Amino acid sequence: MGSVNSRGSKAEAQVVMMGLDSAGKTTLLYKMKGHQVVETLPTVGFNVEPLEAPGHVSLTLWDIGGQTQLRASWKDHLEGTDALVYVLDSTDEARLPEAMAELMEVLDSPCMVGVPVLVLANKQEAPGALSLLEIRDRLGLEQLQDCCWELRACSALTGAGLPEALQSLGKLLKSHRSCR
Ligand code: G3D
Repeated sequence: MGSVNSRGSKAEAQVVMMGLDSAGKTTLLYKMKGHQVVETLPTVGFNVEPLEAPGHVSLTLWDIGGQTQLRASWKDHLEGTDALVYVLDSTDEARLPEAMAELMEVLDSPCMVGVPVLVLANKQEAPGALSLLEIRDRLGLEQLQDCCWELRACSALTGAGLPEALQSLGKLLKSHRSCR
C-alpha cells in the first residue's frame, strides 16, 4: 500500500478498516459508497473501494475480513497504511473486550506507529446498543493515548453518523500528513 501523497490540492490515502466479524465493516464500506441496500456475506480476504472524504481526500478503503481465522493476517495489511478505521458492534457487549484486545494487537505493529485510528461504534440504531459513553468507559480507550484517535457513533444500516465519520477520517488523515 502507498502512503499519503499530495498531488496539487488532492491527497490520497490508504485506509484499512478492521474489526471483529459481523461488526458491520462491509455494510459500512458499501453504505459509504452510496449503495442503498447492502447484503453481505462474511468477508474472506478483503473488499476494497475508492472513496472521497471531505477536504479533497481520496481514500482507498480496505475492508479486511474479521473472522477469527483471518485475524492472524491482519498485520499483513498494515504496511503503508495512513489510517485505521476500527469498527465495533455496539450491540455486542460480550465481545467488546475481545474487540479491544484485537485492536491493541494491531496497534502493536511497527507499521502502526503514529497512524491515526478512527473507532466507529456501529449499529447505534439497534435496540440495546451501548451508547458512545458506555463504549468509551468499557473500552478504556485512554490506553490509546500515544496515537491520534477518535471515537464516533454510527449506523451503517441507516447511514446516521457516516458523514461525520468521514469528516473525522479526513481530519485525522490531514493531521497525520502534517506530522510526516
Ligand atoms: P462484517 O463485514 O464486519 O463482518 P457485515 O459485517 O457488514 O457483514 O454485517 C454483519 C451483520 O450486521 C449483517 O446482518 C448486517 O446487515 C448487520 N449490520 C451492519 N451494520 C449494521 C447497523 O448499523 N445496524 C444494524 N442493526 N445491523 C447492521 P446479517 O443479518 O446479514 O448478518
